Amino acid sequence: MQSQSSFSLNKSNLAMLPDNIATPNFDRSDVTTGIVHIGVGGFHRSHEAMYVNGYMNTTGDLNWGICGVGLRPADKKMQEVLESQDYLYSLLEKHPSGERNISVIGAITEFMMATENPKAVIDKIASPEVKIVSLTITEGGYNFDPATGEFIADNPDVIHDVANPTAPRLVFGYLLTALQARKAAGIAPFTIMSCDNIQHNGDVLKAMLLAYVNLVDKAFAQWVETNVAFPNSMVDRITPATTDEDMDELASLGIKDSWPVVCEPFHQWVIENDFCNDRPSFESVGAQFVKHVAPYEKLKLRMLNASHSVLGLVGSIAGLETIHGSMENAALRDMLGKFMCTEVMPNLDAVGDLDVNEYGEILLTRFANPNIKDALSRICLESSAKIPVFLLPTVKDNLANGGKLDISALVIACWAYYSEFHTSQEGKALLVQDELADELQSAAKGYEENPLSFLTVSSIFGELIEYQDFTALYTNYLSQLRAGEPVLKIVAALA
Ligand code: CS2
Repeated sequence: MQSQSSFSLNKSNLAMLPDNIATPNFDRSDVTTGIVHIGVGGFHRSHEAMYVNGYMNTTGDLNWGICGVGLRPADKKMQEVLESQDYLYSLLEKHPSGERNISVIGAITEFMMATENPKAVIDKIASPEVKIVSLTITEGGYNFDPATGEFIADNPDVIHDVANPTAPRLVFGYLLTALQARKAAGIAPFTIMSCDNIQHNGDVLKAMLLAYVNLVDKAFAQWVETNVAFPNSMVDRITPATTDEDMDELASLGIKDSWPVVCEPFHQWVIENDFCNDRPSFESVGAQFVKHVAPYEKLKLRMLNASHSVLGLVGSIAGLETIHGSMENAALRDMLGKFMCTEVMPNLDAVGDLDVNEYGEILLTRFANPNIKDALSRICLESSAKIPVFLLPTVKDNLANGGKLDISALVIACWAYYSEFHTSQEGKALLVQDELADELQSAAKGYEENPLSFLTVSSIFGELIEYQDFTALYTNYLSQLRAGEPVLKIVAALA
């Protein structure tokens, strides 16, 4: 249903787009690359690239174009689409009321595939105009053991990269070789800015990079430690996967875009002001610079992301499909509110002058946005990298201080069910994409011999299996689920 003419998104058509679509007001041919971003997905495009676009729009400082880098063959599609659109894409913000805001983002001006031309990527990162290398490589990209936090030095990719410094596979090799080249040429290092959902993301990145550099060149590790900055940051914007309907909707509104980004109106970026080279004044476009980001990160990971996992795992077993659909179930919604108030909030620290109760209320409204249609299958991707970061720290705190554990135990029981059967309780197939899927499934399958078998995956659960306050609740829920008690009935009894 096309109500008006629709134009393919590229630089020559920008002027033809309807007036209600915001387009970059800077001359993109004058932009130089100041940022290399590794891992261009929906989230980078709805968040950092949107901030950079806004910054260049409002200040006219055009030194901050973004060069996207794909480290995995799967990133090729993003490169092809962006290249065919002169690196432009549209951002469709969907309000709960049904109102839409559409803008064309022009912050990305180049894209390189590391898998095809690693040298070009290293040269780009080493070039003096690049002042920041930012990353969204997901929790898994940091190569740490979730139970110990240690760098996994025997990962075959790490072994490969140590032997092949000019054609590495992982991010660490690119950063190291480019930093060495800059130091040799007397060029100041770049700031390395993680935008992933990991608590102390900058500190973790620094520790992982130093562990890697130590394997290669101990003296250089010392130099990195002293000269390179790794700001911690908290990033937030719900960005579901783009669907064909989103593309059709945009086409009906005037833009043919092969890979637009859809997101909620809310966005937040809290960053520690710790940069070793120039940076844009992101504060002029709404980012918050703070001395310590830790309380903000903890708040977001434990409230927002853990709540997502609660709805994702419980809702999936119940056969539900989306976050907002799960919020329409009164028992689930009440349980989520209870989870935040009784299990999470008692362990949070004060967060500036922010009201944590109000933060929780806003989250419930964000989750209920019916236009976002955030799929539970997206939330459950790579749960083995998420649960240890989002939920288990809350469990650990509650075990230490006698706090409530019920809802967390139910969520882990649902995850055991999901991992064992890969279906909802009614037998609907569930998407499983998890680095540890096989290990989780075989552990979960050991239930008959040992009802706690799932918790034996110690790389995830550490010593949780030893804590009877938790395991008693967990076993009770898991046995009910396996006996066919509908999870929503269990939830209703809890709320
Ligand atoms: C989600 C996040 O992946 C997940 O499990 O919780 O992607 C979430 O939507 C973002 O962190 C929101 O900022």
